[in-house]
Amino acid sequence: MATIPESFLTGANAPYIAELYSRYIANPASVDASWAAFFRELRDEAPSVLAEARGATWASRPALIGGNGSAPARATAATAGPAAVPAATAQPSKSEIRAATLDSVRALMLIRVYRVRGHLMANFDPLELEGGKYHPELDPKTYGFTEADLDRPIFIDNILGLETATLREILAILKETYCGSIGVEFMHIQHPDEKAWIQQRIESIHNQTQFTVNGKRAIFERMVEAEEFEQFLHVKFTGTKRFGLDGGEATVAAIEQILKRGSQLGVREVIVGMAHRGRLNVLANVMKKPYAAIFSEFQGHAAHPDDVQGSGDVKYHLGTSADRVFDGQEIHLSLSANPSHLEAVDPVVLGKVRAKQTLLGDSQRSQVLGILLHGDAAIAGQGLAAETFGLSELKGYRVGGTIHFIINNQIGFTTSPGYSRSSPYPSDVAKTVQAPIFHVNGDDPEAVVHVARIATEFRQEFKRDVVVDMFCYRRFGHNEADEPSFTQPIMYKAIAKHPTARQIYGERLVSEGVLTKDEVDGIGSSVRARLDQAFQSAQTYKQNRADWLQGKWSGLKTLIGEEELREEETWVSLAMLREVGRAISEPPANFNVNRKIMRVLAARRDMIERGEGLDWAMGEALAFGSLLAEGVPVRLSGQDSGRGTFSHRHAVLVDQETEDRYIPLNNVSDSQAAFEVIDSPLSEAGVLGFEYGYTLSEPDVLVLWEAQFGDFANGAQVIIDQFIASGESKWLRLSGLVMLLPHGYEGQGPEHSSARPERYLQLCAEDNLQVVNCTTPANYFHVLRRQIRRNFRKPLIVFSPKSLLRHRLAISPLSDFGPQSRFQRVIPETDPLAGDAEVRRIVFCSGKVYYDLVKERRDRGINDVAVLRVEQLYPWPRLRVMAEISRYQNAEVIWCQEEPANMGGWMFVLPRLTNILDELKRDQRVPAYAGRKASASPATGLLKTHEAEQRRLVEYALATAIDAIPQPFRRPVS
Ligand SMILES: Cc1ncc(C[n+]2csc(CCOP(=O)(O)OP(=O)(O)O)c2C)c(N)n1
Repeated sequence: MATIPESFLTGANAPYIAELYSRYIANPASVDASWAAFFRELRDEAPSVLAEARGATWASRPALIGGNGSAPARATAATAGPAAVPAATAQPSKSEIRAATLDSVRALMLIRVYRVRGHLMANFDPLELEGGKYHPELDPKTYGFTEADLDRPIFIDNILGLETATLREILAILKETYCGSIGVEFMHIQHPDEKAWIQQRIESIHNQTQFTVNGKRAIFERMVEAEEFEQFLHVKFTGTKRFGLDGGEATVAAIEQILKRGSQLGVREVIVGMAHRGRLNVLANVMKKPYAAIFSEFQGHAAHPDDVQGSGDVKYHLGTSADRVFDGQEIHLSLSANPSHLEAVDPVVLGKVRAKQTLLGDSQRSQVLGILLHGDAAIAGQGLAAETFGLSELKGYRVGGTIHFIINNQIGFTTSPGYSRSSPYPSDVAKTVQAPIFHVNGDDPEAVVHVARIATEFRQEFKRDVVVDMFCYRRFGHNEADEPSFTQPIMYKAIAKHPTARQIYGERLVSEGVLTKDEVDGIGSSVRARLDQAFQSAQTYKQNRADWLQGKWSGLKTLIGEEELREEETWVSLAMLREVGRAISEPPANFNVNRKIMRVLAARRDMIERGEGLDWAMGEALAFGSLLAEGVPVRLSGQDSGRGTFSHRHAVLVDQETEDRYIPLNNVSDSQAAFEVIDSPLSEAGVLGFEYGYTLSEPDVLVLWEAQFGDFANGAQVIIDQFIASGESKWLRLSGLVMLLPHGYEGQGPEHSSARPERYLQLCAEDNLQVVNCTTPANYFHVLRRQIRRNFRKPLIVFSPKSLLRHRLAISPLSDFGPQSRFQRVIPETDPLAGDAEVRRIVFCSGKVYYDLVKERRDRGINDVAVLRVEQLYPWPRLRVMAEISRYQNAEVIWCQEEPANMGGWMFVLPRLTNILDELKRDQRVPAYAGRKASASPATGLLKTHEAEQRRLVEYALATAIDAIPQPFRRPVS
């Protein structure tokens, strides 16, 4: 349509277009393809005029040519068509046919433009800040209609449900449907069935639900509960932050409708993610958290029962869960805990939903539903919202559609929309996935509930994302102590005069005769009485048992005592190792494996058969395969994880002729659990958040997220800081997520060397994380298995290798995976050295630099320097490190690392090694450092410089006298 000028219907071309359209109606193939497409689009896949035209000649249709003095009665479906044509009808002239045809084309165009742009004139802003809306494309004059045309019947072929209608009637229906309290955006949807569904659903009822008296009363009660709750807090806790819903109360009615309609359509479990705005209200009025519990928290009491530890969080971040019953159907609800970081909870909720769907066997994704509530500024500004939409249609992340609800209060803190987004609506990001969008006026709760219902039906029907953008306002400042008139004086003058949505609706119900004034007031007083009563009992309110380690989590513990004293059995029988090994190295006979990969598989078979030389990929495959065989599902997602960034994993084989995929790890045994390996979209925060969310619902699946290179994980820093590192402490939520972060200094430049170990180490406290940097495939195997075999869940950060994937020495014998083997937190010296008393230096290191050190040591025949590997940095293996230092009584202690001194493990181990030296009363007071000097960038871009630095640090570690090694942050050595 874009190629056809707007004025074409009124200009000199009009008769020509009419002629074309007549021809098109008679035979679509008789006009140029572009015109045919244009007419087809105009008609929007409605039942074709053609079908009818076939039964009657064009000129014999009175409806088409009425209006010039002898308007026929409006045809109905029953009377329309050739059978209804009076035999005596006079043949119209050619010009009459043209005029009538032209009217039809104009009307169809007008109708179509209302579907596309009707929202531009809709009345969904309660404050009406924009003033009188006018859009030329929605003006009939643009299409050549005049006042005189208003009452002339026009043939519109059952579009809008009418065979013919006057322009006046057409406009009335269009305005009601597309320009009332609701503006709909759906014409961007390319799937014809989805578009047709929305169109049919809204046009058939002029986009209005006729609620019953009970329905209206229920909506009103929700409005009263929402408003009274905020007002009560406002009065009782004046000035305390609550980020009230005031102005957006209809949110509660909308969520209730989603739950109710959802329950009728098969939803059994709902996971909600939302930010601060209105959260307390949702907690109280949707999650049914007792008012007394909330008041008790306002009075400063802890939200958790006394027997649960944790640092806690502010009340508007806490999550909760509840069971509710709608029409006899129970729904389990949970509200995810979230940090202040807006939109960060979005992918987490999706991951939780996906895990629940998998757990329940909800293959249609109709039983578990995610609802995300957004602020208008946040959804438009935060990339995570876009990343979350981006996940919605991907095989590995699909959740059958999320219902998005924007509490669009037309302001973000103090920032007006004109400053906070470039797009017309905050919801525009949803168009990237062609979600239908309903803009709705928050002052019209019936309209809000109506669109919430349609959104729920759409989600259940098509299993795709859908958006409700509820325009409202924020009655007070960003929080209740803020003065909004400093920055938005006009808006806040309007708000001050504006009656509340509950008032408006109450008056409407009284004027409709649905409720009496007394009934309206009575509903208010009974809600207030409940609030008062709860307030009285808040003083003595005792928190219930926390919903903590129940269900799937029962049996798991929070870590009690020293992690280092635990010795989980992670070994596997040799028979099982061989079985897994064989299964993963034998593709089906008729599968065309790439020749080079054939060699990889043959090498894997060889490793298993010889029982020697198992490499990294093999260690990982054995960990996954053995867990799968034991019934533990494994889910690995990350960029190019199927093949592996470094072409080492080959977890997915691709048939070279058909591109069919074969996943060896899904063919380990008949009774095995499922292995999912997913090439993720190019997102870090979104995908990591999703996988973290998955672990919150599922402690019994090994869930791994892999960064392409470890440094890219800093794109997901919010998820790491706000959820992974601190989620347990803040919200009592455990996660067994594994992060694989390729790391290692191999001369690839600043960007691919460092996974930033220092970041994770700095986050370590209170046993919140596990951080490892393994040097052997067997240790990697054990740490992965340990993750699921422990009786607690903590996120595991693995600095994974690059060059070690193929390093001659970074191999393990099969026996290191077999009986009695286990994870080693510290690997003691493995080479024969001089006696312990003669060892003059202990070099502690972690990760790949170990291999540089032993190679050099062997090349030089040094036998009095022990090189010890700290494989687990956190929890810090104090007892083992201490034992090693004690063993070498006469040795000095050096920490060697590849990373610059302000990075890597140095700053983390320095105080810990110092403590041990002190405890052991060694003369050496602090450990020495052998590594790169502090640096702004993680690594040099010049290979030669890299190599020189690497040689130097190895030299320092093995040979240079401690006094001659430059120590960071001390005076330079002269
Ligand atoms: C990532 C992030 N940046 C900044 C903030 C600080 N902040 C808290 S609320 C808010 C405004 C949010 O506006 P909007 O999304 O429209 O929600 P509203 O508060 O208006 O309901 C801001 C900027 C934050 N919480 N998170």
